[in-house]
Amino acid sequence: MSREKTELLQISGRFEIEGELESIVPHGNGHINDTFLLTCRAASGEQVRYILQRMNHEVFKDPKGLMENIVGVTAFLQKKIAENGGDPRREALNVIQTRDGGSYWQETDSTFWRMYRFVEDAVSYDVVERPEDFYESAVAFGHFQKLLAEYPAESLHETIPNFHNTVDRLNNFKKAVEADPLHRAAEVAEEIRFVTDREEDCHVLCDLLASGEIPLRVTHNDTKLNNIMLDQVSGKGICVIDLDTVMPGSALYDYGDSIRFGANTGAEDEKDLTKISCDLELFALYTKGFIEGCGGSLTEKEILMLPMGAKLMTLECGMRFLTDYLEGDHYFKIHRPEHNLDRCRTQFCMVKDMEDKWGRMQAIAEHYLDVQ
Ligand code: ADP
Ligand code: GN1
Ligand code: MG
Repeated sequence: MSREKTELLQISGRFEIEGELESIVPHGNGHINDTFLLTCRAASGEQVRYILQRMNHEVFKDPKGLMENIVGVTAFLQKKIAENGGDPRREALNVIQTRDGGSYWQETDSTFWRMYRFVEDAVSYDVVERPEDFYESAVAFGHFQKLLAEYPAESLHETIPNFHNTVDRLNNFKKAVEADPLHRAAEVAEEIRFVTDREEDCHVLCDLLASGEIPLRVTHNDTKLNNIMLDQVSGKGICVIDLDTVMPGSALYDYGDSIRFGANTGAEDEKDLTKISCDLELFALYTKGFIEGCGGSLTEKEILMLPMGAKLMTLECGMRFLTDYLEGDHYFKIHRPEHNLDRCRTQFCMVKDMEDKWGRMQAIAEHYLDVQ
């Protein structure tokens, strides 16, 4: 057995798992944590599965605070779901405790681990295969935000400070261009110019939050399609996962990040940019689903700003990929040398396409001012 497998088995044994561990394999396509699927056999013969994750503590500097957030948010969601007649063991993440009653395990090598119950009979998609899946994810992400409306925001740790502060992201990007430790800036002059041409845009959401024109809410902040489990039978969004970045934010972050990923006709890391565009049918479908899921809680200003949320989350993400490329690919997992650069290019291509379709995007959002 490989050294890593032996370690994984030992770490799994630190948690309150049911039955005998049968297998442990890497799972999913997240860019941040290392995720494993555990299969166990209970004494009854029933199969029980879990998700084991090594938390990325380079990205999340305070794993303890992060797990406090997750324990608090999942307990709150479970209570709400039970009150609404749902199944809290399936419709919210369930943290599996360690044998000594903790919510995570710190290994001697200072890695941090946690475990969740595996959400069974559900699937998470890395691309939109059917428009109705994207619509259902919108309803679920909107509903998630509504469920958390009464969550005590002040109790949340800021797991990544300024996570969607686009101005801060812009400043970090400029620093990376300036420092240029790997001498990559010259080769991406066109991409750098794409950002500098849009500096003013970067301020829009920050200014609206600062002036109180749009409200600060408790938001998920990482609403890409593979962060939601859809029921295999009904197709409904059953459970929102990847709660590492639940923090105070704007509804436009959650809406925008989903559009960035799911309304793109190509993959986030597509090399052939002719495949990249903003699909307005998917855009309209997600807009409808998200507004419905929020159940009337979005303000008029938020609805009017939905297209801007989509554009800025896409620009910001492209800027983050480019920053990481310039800094030497420390943040996002990469699977080929120019992976972050490819990802950056799809995001900028998507932004450009949104700009070309701006009037139509605004008309779609404005339609919901009367309907909501
Ligand atoms: P990352 O932060 O690296 O994106 P995620 O928490 O999103 O990590 O997990 C990666 C993938 O693992 C998800 O996209 C999903 O497919 C799967 N996954 C995570 N948690 C669960 C769960 N509780 N049940 C089923 N699948 C899960
Ligand atoms: C990361 O963790 P994951 O893969 O769901 C990132 C998001 C980016 C996304 C781009 C904590 O999401 O902010 O939008 O990659 N998460 C973090 O795909 O930085
Ligand atoms: Mg994820």
